[in-house]
Amino acid sequence: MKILLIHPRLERSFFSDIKLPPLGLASIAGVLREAGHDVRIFDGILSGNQIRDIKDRLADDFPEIVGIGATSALAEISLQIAALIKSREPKTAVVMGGVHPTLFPRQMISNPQIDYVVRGEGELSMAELAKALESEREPAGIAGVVYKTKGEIVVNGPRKPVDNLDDLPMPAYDLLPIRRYTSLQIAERPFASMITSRGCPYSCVFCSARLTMGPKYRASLRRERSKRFSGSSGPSASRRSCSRTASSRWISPGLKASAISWGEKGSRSNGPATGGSAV
Ligand code: B12
Ligand code: SF4
Repeated sequence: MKILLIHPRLERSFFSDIKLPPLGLASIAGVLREAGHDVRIFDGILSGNQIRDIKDRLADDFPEIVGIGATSALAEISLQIAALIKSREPKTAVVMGGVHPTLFPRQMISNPQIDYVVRGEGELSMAELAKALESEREPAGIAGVVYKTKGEIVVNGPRKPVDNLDDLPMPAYDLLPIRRYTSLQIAERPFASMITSRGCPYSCVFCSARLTMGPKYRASLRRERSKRFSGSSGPSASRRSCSRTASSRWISPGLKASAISWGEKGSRSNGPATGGSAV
């Protein structure tokens, strides 16, 4: 199937100047492509006018499925983009995934422009959903998927996070204009990020990592992840020692000064630790 994955841009935000690849979408794209789908990614962060650019894309070729990734900060613009897709082609299936739909699946699926919500890690749920849509089946029983049928919201059970991250294919970096990504520290040079672990056993009060990726720490051991970047033309490396310096010089003293406390290991200050949401 023709699938377009969209990472919206957060307008008027300092963070829109940090141009990092959307790793969640790249990972989902890798799995969908392996399943034989024709996948494209649109990253709003690289666009000066994302609504116009999305319209232009849709004018050329209409995808059968559009997947939109949303943090809470992106929820509003994601809904606007979903409405735009539906106004142009009502038959296109619009799927929402990412942190915000994981935390608030019922709220998101209640919007008429959203057909499906995927909770938690999206790779396998999205692949199974695409397969179901291809054969015109309801996604009944597909873990992680929330959908509407006959006016009712159906919340399928949560998907277990991928146990061995190395079972997933490489994120589809090649579907992104990778040389256009930069970071603030090395603004003039190409920059790519990678994620080497998922899940966290802690429950810091401000963080949703445990709710979306589950409490079990899972590391990727695959060497190709780093090898893949090593041949490119002299990228700078943002080293772990920089994070340590930042942490000891600025972050820790700042937190102490503002008397912000971390949640305790294993505490439930952050709500249920299911790797999915409270629905
Ligand atoms: C890297 C990062 C950033 C980068 C983003 C770079 C980029 N291009 O993605 C930068 C530094 C710019 C950034 C900015 C911000 N961030 Co940030 N960030 C992260 C971080 C550390 C990793 C995200 C990541 O790449 N994960 C790896 C991939 C594989 O996971 P994923 O993105 O979650 O995707 C998976 C699922 O969510 C799902 N999925 C995702 N998209 C989709 C789409 C579909 C269709 C489907 C089906 C599934 C799906 O499937 C994916 C694969 O399993 C997370 C913390 C974390 N550990 O997740 C915080 C996090 C996402 N950020 C957070 C926040 C709050 C922000 C800011 C609002 C900060 C601020 N005060 O302004 C801004 C908002 C930026 C924005 N545009 O939304 C929060 C979001 C909480 C929330 N309720 O939304 C998080 C969870 C950290 C936290 N404190 O809890 N961030
Ligand atoms: S240690 Fe705290 S901030 Fe870091 S991922 Fe775990 S819960 Fe989030």
